[in-house]
Amino acid sequence: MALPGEKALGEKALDKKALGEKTNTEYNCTTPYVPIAGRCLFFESLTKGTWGNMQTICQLLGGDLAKLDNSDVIGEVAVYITEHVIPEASYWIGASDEAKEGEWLWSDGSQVRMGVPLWYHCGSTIEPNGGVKQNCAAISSNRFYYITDEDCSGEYYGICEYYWT
Ligand SMILES: [Ca+2]
Repeated sequence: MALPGEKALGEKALDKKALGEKTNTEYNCTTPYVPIAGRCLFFESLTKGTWGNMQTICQLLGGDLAKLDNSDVIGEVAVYITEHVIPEASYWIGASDEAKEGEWLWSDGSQVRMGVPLWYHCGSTIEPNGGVKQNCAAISSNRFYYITDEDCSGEYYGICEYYWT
């Protein structure tokens, strides 16, 4: 099966700056992506894999793991998961501090905002808190879809985001 965006993958991978920057209210998303909060997102909720596995799937679909960089988009993602009977589980997203411990970057190389309102914080638990053992970001229903750091080799579903061109 020819995957949408596969042909232009090499080209698009060089132009990551467009990720998450679409501001038009009128936009279309190519299947399997769906419009959510001004983005085109795809929930890989049939197959689980490592952070790297899910990133590969997203890249084959012409995008990358999603840049969920504000509370509005995460809120709409949570609503979508609930309303569309997508598994309430953990989903890999496109943030990692694998390259340099403590320096969280999105798939497009931009810095991840730390602390509130994106990262999970409850009592003495302040994410990210996994140090060198946890270098990949996920959102999970049991953490109310706030971001947590996880072991990159863990197997979860993934949320992809299409690259605008
Ligand atoms: Ca880390």
